[in-house]
Amino acid sequence: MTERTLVLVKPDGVARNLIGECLARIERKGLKLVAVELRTVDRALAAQHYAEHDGKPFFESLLEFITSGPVLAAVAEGPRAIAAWRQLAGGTDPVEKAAPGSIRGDFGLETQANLVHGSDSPESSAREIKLWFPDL
Ligand code: IDP
Repeated sequence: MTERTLVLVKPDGVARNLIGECLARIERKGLKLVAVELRTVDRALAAQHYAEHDGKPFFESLLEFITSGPVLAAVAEGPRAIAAWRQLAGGTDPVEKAAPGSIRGDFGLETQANLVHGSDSPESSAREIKLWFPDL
């Protein structure tokens, strides 16, 4: 069954010139990029995107981080796209959870600045794609 997932290369990934690396892995996996855009994120979009974390100790710092520089926003499509992109990304903590060979496992050290985002369910994918790409 074909799915779509939101893909973000976060400000740390963009600053470290890892956009090409991330998009290349998505394409090599067999997923199709159906939208790609470099975006500056305002606080309102950031807060909506991370609404499920509102109230957590790291929420404010997360908003500061995600609005600190340009973000690459994309939509990838293919069979099991949501799980496939999360597999490529690796677990949230790049050292304790992300396997070597994943983007976070290969390039990350910090839990907040962990390079990429991927939707975690069909429900969040639908919500996030509507938020970032309302015309898609
Ligand atoms: P995910 O991005 O792997 O789906 P979530 O738990 O949904 O992980 O968290 C969203 C983002 O919030 C993470 O990617 C990371 O940037 C940040 N984050 C999550 N947990 C922590 C934490 O304990 N400290 C700092 N930042 C965190």
